[in-house]
Amino acid sequence: MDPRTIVAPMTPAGVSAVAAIRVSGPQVRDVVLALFGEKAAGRLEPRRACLGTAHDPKTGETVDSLLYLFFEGPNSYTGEDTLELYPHGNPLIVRELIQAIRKVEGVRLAEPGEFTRRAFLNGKMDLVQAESVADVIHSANRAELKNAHRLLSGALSQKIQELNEQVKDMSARLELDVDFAEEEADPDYDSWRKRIVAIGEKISEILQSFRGKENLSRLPLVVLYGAPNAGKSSLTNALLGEDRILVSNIPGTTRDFVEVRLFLPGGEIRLVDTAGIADQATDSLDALSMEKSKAILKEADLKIHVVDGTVAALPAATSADSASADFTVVSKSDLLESPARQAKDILPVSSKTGEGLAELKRFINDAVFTESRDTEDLWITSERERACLAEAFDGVKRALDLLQNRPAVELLAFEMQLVRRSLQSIVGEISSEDILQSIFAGFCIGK
Ligand SMILES: Nc1nc2c(ncn2[C@@H]2O[C@H](COP(=O)(O)OP(=O)(O)OP(=O)(O)O)[C@@H](O)[C@H]2O)c(=O)[nH]1
Ligand SMILES: [Mg+2]
Repeated sequence: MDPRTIVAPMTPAGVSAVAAIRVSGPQVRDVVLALFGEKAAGRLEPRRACLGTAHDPKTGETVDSLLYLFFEGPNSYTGEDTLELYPHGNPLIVRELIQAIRKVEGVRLAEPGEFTRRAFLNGKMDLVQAESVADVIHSANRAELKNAHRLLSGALSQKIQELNEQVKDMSARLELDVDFAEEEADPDYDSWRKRIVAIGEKISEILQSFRGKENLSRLPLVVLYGAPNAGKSSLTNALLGEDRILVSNIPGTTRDFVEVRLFLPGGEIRLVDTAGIADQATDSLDALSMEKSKAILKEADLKIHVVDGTVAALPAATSADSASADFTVVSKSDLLESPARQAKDILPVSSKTGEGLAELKRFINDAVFTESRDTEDLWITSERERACLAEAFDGVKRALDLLQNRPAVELLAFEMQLVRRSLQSIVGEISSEDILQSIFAGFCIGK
């Protein structure tokens, strides 16, 4: 491991109330000395917030007055001495502060994921946990976040370690059998088979829980569609609680689809308001608008048909082309006579009075965040972990094939060794520079 001290911003570039910078490595005390002077360095205590004025070590110029926090290794995120600094969130200050820190001999900019990589190398977490740090940051809904937290807390690592122990125990016994082969009666093939099958089942269970990362940061797409003037834009504004989109009584007000973000209890969604879809386009621009509405509808995870409740004959869904609604709402319920609107499976909503909005949000939430209900599930998201598990599973299959022909115990022992190696690489007991490189290169700077 490169022994140099590393520095990086932890917060994204841009203006904010406060920014955060992290420094980790053997030179952390020197950084405090260079920025805040001898007195401050002498008083430095772990886990005690200090207020100080940072100066550029070369020019002596003031950079900012800020709060900083020292963690003494090994009791820190990386396991090394670590310093966190919280300057004002001005990009200019952040830049100058990082430059000032880099002027200390032996300090360089951190690579993406390098703090977490050091945490792994220093035994603060295993590789499954290190990989889950990225999941915690990128999860787009509660269910994923919960899973990421469980991975980070070691729930999967523990399962893998248990399996590892079983395989290790088995290998040890097999080797014992090899040593005493001459004295023993026939190996007990049947009991070996049972144990290997049980291990294979557990591996396969974890393997099948794989869900991948490509959906991790994808927000569900919910599209509102319907005839012109049905009240789609008004409904979007009402759901959002803001007058974001232009509304008027002229049909065809919305020309292009408009996307807003909505936070629901299960997570964030993309809510799209579309241009009204009529049976006939009034002009070529109108035709283009309708095409765009239909195109976005094709991508929708949930399509909500907005039907104008004040139009005497409710337009059939065909007017919105073949888009079949997942749900239908009747708009402008405040203008309707109550008995007239009691159609089944159709929710009356009013953007004016707010009627039906809470129900609609609940419905959308439950439809797009179905997973948030199965709470005890744990799934893997890493392609690398899946490949290791598949390797382990193949080894189990080979061992079971071998067993059919009453093999030499050595052969069985060899296969189980391979299974064990695959399991060990999941948690990083065995790892290579290449593997670490590919894992941490996908991380953010500062993590
Ligand atoms: N009373 C009442 N009027 C509504 C309600 N929702 C919409 N309206 C009115 O209906 C008209 C059309 O509303 P919009 O939200 O622009 O309809 P739209 O479906 O987006 O229309 P296009 O963009 O043209 O397709 C406006 O005059 C709104 O004020 C409602 O809940 N109650
Ligand atoms: Mg509109």
